[in-house]
Amino acid sequence: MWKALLPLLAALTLIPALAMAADRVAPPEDAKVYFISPADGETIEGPVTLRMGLRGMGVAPAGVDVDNTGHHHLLINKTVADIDLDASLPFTDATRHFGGGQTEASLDLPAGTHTLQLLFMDYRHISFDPPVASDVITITVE
Ligand SMILES: [Cu+2]
Repeated sequence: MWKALLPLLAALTLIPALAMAADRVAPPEDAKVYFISPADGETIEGPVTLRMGLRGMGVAPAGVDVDNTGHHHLLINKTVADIDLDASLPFTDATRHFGGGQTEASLDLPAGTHTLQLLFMDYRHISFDPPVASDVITITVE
């Protein structure tokens, strides 16, 4: 008897995962995230001063569910194409969260050339659909 229930149980456990995957929220049409600093092509000595700009939406701390808000994320040497947009963004050195609602930060990056991209995501660290992402910029740290 219990064996007959297994496929049903398996199907039921899949439902929440599917619901989550489909649960990306549309951003306002004019939503835009962009770098105020650094500038594309900039060469920087020492810590990088990151200033993140946002239009058409508001910044709220992670976990705070208010319509048309979210928090900033920085992708370092990765782009949106490398991210599973249906999942919560992992917390790594290459995928940084500013869950306190920060719009500025100081980054210590190793010397060399790096690409940066901003990805604005919702209170669950899940992307909007379509994603609210900045241009990819390239900087050189000396
Ligand atoms: Cu986050």
